[in-house]
Amino acid sequence: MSQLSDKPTTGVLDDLELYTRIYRQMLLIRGFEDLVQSLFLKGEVYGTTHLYSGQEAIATGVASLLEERDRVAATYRGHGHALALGVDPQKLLDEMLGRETGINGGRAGSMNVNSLDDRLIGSFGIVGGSIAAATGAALALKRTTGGVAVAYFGDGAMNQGYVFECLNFCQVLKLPLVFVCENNGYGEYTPFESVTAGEIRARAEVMNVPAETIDGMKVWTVRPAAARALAHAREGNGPSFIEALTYRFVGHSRSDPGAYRPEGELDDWRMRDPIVLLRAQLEADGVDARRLEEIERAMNEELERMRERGVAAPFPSSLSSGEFKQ
Ligand SMILES: Cc1ncc(C[n+]2csc(CCOP(=O)(O)OP(=O)(O)O)c2C)c(N)n1
Ligand SMILES: [Mg+2]
Repeated sequence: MSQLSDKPTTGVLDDLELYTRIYRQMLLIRGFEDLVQSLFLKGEVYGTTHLYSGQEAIATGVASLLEERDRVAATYRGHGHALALGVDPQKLLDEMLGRETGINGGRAGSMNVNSLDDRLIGSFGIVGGSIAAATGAALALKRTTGGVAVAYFGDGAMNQGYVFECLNFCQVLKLPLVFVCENNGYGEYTPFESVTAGEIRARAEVMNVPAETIDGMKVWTVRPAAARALAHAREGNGPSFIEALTYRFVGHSRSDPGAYRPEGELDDWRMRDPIVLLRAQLEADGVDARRLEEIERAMNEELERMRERGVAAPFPSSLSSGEFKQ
C-alpha cells in the first residue's frame, strides 16, 4: 500500500457530473450498510448479512459502464452490487427486514437478492457460484442481445474448481464475460495468501484471458479497467479478468468482530477509504465542497426516511411477524 500515491492532483476526473453521481451512490451503499448493521443489532434483520463497506468503488465503477442488455451475478456480499445497478434502496431494505414490500417479497433476505429488471440475475451464497451463473448468462447473451455478463466474486473463490472450468469455457467459446475478483485479502477469517498459491491474475493469464490487477479503492481506476474489459467482450473477443485490490471495513458477516486482522491493518486501509479518496479527488478537480456536503446531508435524511418506512412495512401475508427470526 505504501507505494500508492493517494495525494490528489488536479485534472484526474474526466467527467465531474458522472463522478459526483458515483460519489452519491457510494454514500448510499455505505449508509445502507450502516443502516442494515444497526437494524441487525436490534434484531430486525432476518438471517445473516455480509456487508460491502469498503468495496464501493468496484461495484459503482463497473456499473457506471453497463448497458441495459448486460447482466450481473453478485455474491452474498451483494447489497452494493444491487444498489449500484439501481435496485430501489427502499425495496432492498424492506427485503432485509423480511417485508412483503421487499424486492423479492421478503423471502430472499440479504444473501439471495435478485432483480431481473435491474439486470441482477442473482446473488450467490455459494462461493464462486456467481461465476457459473454468469457463464450461463454470457452464453445466452452471445446468442441473443449481444450484452455482456459480469461476475463478481471474492479472492476465496479462486480455489474453486469451477472458476477454471468457466474461465476455460468462456475463453474457448469467446463468451462475453467480465470476471471481477474483489480481492479483500480474506476468505472469512483466513488471509488469502495462506491458502492461495501464486498470483490470482496468473490463473486467467495461463488461458490467455487478458487480466489486470488494479487499485479497487479508486473508482477512477476501476472504470477504465472495466471499460477495457467490456470493450473486449463487446467486440466479440471473449472474457477478461480484473483483480481489484480492496478491503472490507467490517467483519466477514454479522457475528465477526474481525479480531484475526493484524493490529493497524484496518486503520491503514481506512486511510484509503474509497469514499474519502473520491471526495478528495472531486474537490481537487474543482467540485465545491458545499455541494458534496449537501449530497451527504440529503443522503442521511433519505436513509432515515427509508428506515422509518421499512420497519413500518407489512410482513408477507402468509407469515406472522418474527416467524423466521434467528
Ligand atoms: C462452496 C462454498 N464453500 C464454503 C462456503 C463458506 N464460505 C462463505 S463465505 C466464505 C469466504 C469467501 O471469501 P471470498 O471469496 O474471499 O469473499 P469475501 O467474503 O471476502 O467477499 C466461505 C468459505 C460457501 N459459502 N460456499
Ligand atoms: Mg475475500
